[in-house]
Amino acid sequence: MEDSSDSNAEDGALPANEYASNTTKRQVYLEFSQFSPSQLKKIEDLFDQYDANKDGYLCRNELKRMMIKRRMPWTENSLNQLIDDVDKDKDGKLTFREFVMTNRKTLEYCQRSLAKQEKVDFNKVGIKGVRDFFEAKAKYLK
Ligand SMILES: [Ca+2]
Ligand SMILES: [Ca+2]
Repeated sequence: MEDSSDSNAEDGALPANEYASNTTKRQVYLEFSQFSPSQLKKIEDLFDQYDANKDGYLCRNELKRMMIKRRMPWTENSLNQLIDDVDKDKDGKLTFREFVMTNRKTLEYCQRSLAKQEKVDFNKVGIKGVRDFFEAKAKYLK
């Protein structure tokens, strides 16, 4: 705890760093408009879940644990590449914003491969899958 004698915070105000991180998250929600708020909420939950030491960053080991837990294909190289690609401030760990960028890249990658398909099987992918398919087509095959 900080020394309370020099604290002039108003009652009920959030601690400065918590306020900052909430503001940043709100900005991220506005910035990545290709995700719906509920998708972003899921990404945020994922981020919090794997931020094991709760420092507000996903470091390399935390990311690695997520890849393994979620059975995502990865190699040491692809992990480095992933971090390199989005780690704008080059501190070797990902903020929530940087983490959303990795999700956007994955989303784009999936949409691009989806757009390359001839057709999708409604019985397999359902109505949402078909809609995603046509959205991907519209986006990448103009
Ligand atoms: Ca962490
Ligand atoms: Ca970073």
